[in-house]
Amino acid sequence: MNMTNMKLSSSEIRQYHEDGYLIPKLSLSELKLSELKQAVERVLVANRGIRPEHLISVHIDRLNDEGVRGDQTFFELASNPLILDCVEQVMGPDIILWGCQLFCKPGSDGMEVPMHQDGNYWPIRPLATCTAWIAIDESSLENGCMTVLPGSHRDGISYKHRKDERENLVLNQKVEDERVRFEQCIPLELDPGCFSLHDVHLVHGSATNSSDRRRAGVAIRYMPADSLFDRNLKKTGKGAGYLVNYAERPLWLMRGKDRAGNDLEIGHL
Ligand SMILES: O=C(O)CCC(=O)C(=O)O
Repeated sequence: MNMTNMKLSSSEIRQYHEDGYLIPKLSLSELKLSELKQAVERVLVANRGIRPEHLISVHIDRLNDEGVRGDQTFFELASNPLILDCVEQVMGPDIILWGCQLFCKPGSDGMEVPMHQDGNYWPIRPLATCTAWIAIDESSLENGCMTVLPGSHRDGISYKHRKDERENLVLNQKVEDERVRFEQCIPLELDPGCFSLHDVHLVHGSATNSSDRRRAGVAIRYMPADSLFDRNLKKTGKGAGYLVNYAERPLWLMRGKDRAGNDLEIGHL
């Protein structure tokens, strides 16, 4: 990586590793943000039967194998060098794009995301992912921004999760572990076009949106290409509360080399 591609300072990189998350002092251009807002409108119209928090694999520009009609704009976002350069600085040069989900919480009935660790759901071994979460609308405490527990990713601990039986949740399991100090959680408030990065082990979630303002954000999942996306570990199912199809999920090598024998052909038509 040459100097001009370096978007993060060494103290920001240190903060990511110490706290498990980071909000870079960067944002998308007005043009990219407005394209993204238009793409949100398109996918909301194209997927009327699906809760807007559940728009999974929205970067796949067709009716995908998880029942969602995606849009190329999200793939373009995932390919944006601004984001990839940051991911490279915290995760290394070999980068696979393996997931993308639009979490659009409508005003007044936006659903809660229970506090969880992403890795609880994912078939990646060794477990590793950096998520870039891009705010499309303003994301604040009032409309249900993400909250995170700084440092909870340390030592790669997988905390106990329990099935949450409440209805109207985006995910159906929550962390329930006496070692986790929820009172130390902090909100990640973001202006539209800004983004956060978080580690696969970070405990995080978000409250309902009872404000009158929509809160749309898109999470892009990148794994280091020396981890394996193990299609036999968790195949297809509604384990998270909605359909995922890891057996046929396409992977894209965005940078560097695949070093783990990942199948980069499955799911590409
Ligand atoms: O959008 C949210 O509120 C939650 C997102 C989340 O849990 C994630 O990106 O892993």
